[in-house]
Amino acid sequence: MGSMDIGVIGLAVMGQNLALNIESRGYTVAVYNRTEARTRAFIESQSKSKAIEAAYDIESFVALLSRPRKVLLMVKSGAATDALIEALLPLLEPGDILMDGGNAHYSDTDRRYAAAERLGLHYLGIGISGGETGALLGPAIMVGGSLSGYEQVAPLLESLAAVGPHGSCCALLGPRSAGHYVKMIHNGIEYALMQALCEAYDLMHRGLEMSADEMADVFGRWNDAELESYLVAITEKILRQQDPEGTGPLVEMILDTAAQKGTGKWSSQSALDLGTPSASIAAAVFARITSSLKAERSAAEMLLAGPHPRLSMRRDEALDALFSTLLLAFLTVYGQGFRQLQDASQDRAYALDLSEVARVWMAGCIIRARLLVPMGKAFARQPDLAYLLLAEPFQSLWNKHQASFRSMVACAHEAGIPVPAMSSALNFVDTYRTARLPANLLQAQRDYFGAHTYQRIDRDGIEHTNWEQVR
Ligand code: NBP
Repeated sequence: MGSMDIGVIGLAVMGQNLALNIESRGYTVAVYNRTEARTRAFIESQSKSKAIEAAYDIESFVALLSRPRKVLLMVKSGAATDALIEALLPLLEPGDILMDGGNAHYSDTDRRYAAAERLGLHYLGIGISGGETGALLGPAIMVGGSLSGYEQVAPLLESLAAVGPHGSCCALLGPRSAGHYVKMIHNGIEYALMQALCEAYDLMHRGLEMSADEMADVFGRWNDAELESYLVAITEKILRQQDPEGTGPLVEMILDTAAQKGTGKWSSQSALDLGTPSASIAAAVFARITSSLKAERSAAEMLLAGPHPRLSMRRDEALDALFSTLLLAFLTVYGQGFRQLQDASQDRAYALDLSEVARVWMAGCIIRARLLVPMGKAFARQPDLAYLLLAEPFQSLWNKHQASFRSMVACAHEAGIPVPAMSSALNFVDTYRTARLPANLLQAQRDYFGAHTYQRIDRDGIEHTNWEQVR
């Protein structure tokens, strides 16, 4: 019988760094990767004193593990994960614990969970965030599955996670695919925060003609205030980076097209299925899609007129308004993500505790931010909070900064600088805080052409009007 505490399959960037992280916490680790050369390169790059043992076929890998076996998959999500599970299942025994740490779609996790549990295995769907550095030094770990399965790996997982202001950023968040669903929403929020930061950069760069160093100074100042977060911090560092080829700031030499795939897209697809208004997350996905149309955009720039992209505000005034804008856009986006979790939790019976989700996101992950501390408190006070901005201190922040948010978005539109995430955040909150929307006309239009009926505001019941006969 084997003696290794855990086995990691998949030795690309995440698997390698997680294996090293786990070993650094005093555990012994078996590793295996489909392509042998990658395993050999990894083992040869490590000192021999490390408690890491490699296997070059899956049977030998399983034989290295102590019982109950604990296997962590860190491979490309989708077909690769299915192929590995198919190969592993005949080699595992009831009571063993199979964990998928990749970015699996929640419906795949539900299917795999059911198949594994039927065989008496414990299956945990684990969302891991933090990229390469997080994997090595301490990621945020969002787990879904059974309590009995989690309890057996909790000391190991909790030891390798980042430590936030309220403890280890690892928790069992709910049953089945709850962990992967939360990770998906984490990534949706990440998309929208990144897009809003890109818009702030564009407004400063083109709208105020600021240099990269000047913009870095601004992001640095914001990172010392309420906007303190990983994404604001790395934006400052990126803007300070010079091109080693001597052309100036490196960021200006990078092609302006972004891909979108996987979790960001899935968040928006799920929002549409649930009927939850995660508009700014979707706006960020569409912004990436539009950015990828580089040739079309270049041609359109010659054909479609617009104003000179210069903001009609003094620089100091504009930077104050931009801070307000980014702060409220961030809050709106987190609010949409938490609302989607609220709706998904009901729909999919996850029983999520959103203060616990906020706690897990406080360190290690890409969307970690100072604002998550009061967000966690707001959900602890009011677990069924419908929308984040309704709670304090966020309501007061909205009321204090909303006028500047409006001025900045209006100014951006006037200058022809696209701000899809910021603008959709403002539109969302303005829609949400409007008691009477023009959907009355919409209902009339539907009844006009499709006899879809409508309700009146002055009595109960369903109405239909023969609109062609009305004068
Ligand atoms: P990748 O997502 O690039 O996947 C590469 C790994 O998958 C390699 O080990 C590769 O083996 C293996 N693999 C593939 Br591809 N097809 C396979 C198959 N049919 N059978 C067995 N193994 C197969 O690696 P990653 O970036 O380290 O990410 C690992 C997981 O973690 C992914 O699900 C990813 O979405 C998730 N994740 C990544 C990050 C990040 O920052 N990169 C962050 C959070 C989560 P090979 O060497 O033989 O090709």
